[in-house]
Amino acid sequence: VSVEKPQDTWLVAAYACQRRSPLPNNNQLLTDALETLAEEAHFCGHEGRSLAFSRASSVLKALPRTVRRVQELDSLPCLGEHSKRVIQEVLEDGTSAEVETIRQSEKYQAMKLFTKIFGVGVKTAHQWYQEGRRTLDDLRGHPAQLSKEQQAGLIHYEDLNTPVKRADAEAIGQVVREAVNKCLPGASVTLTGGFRRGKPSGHDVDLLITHPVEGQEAGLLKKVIACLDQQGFLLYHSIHRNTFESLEDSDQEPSSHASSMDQYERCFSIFCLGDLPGDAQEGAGAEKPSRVRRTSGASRFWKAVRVDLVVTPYSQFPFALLGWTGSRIFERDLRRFAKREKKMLLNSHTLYHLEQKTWMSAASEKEIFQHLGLEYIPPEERNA
Ligand code: 8DG
Ligand code: MN
Ligand code: MN
Repeated sequence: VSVEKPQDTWLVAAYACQRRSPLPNNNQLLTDALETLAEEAHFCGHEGRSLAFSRASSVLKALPRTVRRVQELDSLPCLGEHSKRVIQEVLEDGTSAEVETIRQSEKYQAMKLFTKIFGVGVKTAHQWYQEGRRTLDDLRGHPAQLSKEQQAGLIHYEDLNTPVKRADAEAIGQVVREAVNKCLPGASVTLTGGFRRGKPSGHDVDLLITHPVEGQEAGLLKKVIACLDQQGFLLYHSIHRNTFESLEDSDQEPSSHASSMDQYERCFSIFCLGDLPGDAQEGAGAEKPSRVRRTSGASRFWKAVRVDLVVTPYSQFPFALLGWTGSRIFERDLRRFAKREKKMLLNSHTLYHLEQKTWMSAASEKEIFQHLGLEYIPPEERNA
C-alpha cells in the first residue's frame, strides 16, 4: 500500500506482498537500469547483490507516479546507496554510465544471448563464455554438446524471444482446454503467470490444470500431451514427474529451502501456433496450420511458443495458483513474509505453521492471504 504524504514522499511497505503494484510501471527507465544491474550480478553469481537491485526496482513499481527527484526516495525501503546513485544518474542524465558500460560489455551480451536459449541457465552460459564462445553459431557447430531442450531452444530461438501476445496465450489456452476435456471431462485449465497479472505480452504461456474430484487428475498430463502431439501442436515437450509426497502423512516438517521449484507434474513444451488472420477464414476442412512445418521467411504462418503445463490436485490448487501467478519478487516476498513475520512455511502446495505444527488448508487465494494476515492483493496488482 502506498500513500502519498503531504511533503511529496511515499509510504511503501517493505515486503512486495504488502504492496499494490499495478501496470503500467510509472518508472520504467529507472527499473530497467536497476534490473540490468540485477541481471549482471546474477550472471556473476552474486545472488545477494542481484536480489538487492531487484528489490530496489520492485519498490519503484509500487509508486503511483514517475519519480522526479532523488529526494522523493528518502522514505522508501530497500533502496541502497548504489541503487540511489544509479537512480540519481538516470534522473539527471537520462542514462547511467555504469549501466551502459554493462550493456555494451562483451560478457553481458554473450551471457544475455545464451541465457535466452530455452534450457540454458547462468552456469551453462558462463561455461560457454569461458570456452570463448560468443555467438549462437558457435553453439550450433557442436550440437552433440547440447541437451535436447537446448537444441530445440536454438532451432526456435527467434520465435521464443519474440513476445507472446495475449491473444496467442488465450488461443493456446483454448487448444489445451479442448484436449484436457477430451481426456477428462470436468477438468479446468487456468491461464496464470504474467498474463493473469494483466500483462499484454509475455515470454511464455503458463497453464494450470486441475479437476474438482481429487485424484481424477492423476495420469492426466501424459494423455493430454499425447493428444496435443497427435494433433501436431507440439514441437518439443518434456514431462517431469511429480515427486511430492503427502507431508501430512509423515511427522516430518516440510523442507524450508528457498527453491521456488515445486513438485507438481509438469510439462515444459514448445507449441506450434498457427497465427495468421487468414487461418481462421479457411474454415472447416482446411489443413490445420499447426501441422505445417515451413521453416523460412515470408510464407511461414506458424510460430513457436513456450508453454508450461502444470497439473495440481484440487485441494492444492489455490496454493499452485498463488505460486504460479508471480511476479517472482512477489512470490519471494510472500514466502519471506510468511517465514519471518508469521513463522509459517508457504510453497506452491501448502501453508505450514511452524509453531503450531499444523497445515492450513485454503479454498481460494483470498484464504491464503487471510491465513497470512495480509490484505488481499489481486493478480493485476502483483506486478512487483
Ligand atoms: P513472463 O512469462 O511473462 O515473462 O513472466 P512470468 O509469467 O511472471 O514468468 P514465468 O517465468 O513464466 O514464471 C511464472 C511464475 O511461475 C513465477 O512466479 C515463478 C513460477 N514458477 C516457475 N517455475 C516454477 C516452479 O517450478 N515452481 C513454482 N512454484 N513456481 C514456478 O516459473
Ligand atoms: Mn510466464
Ligand atoms: Mn513459465
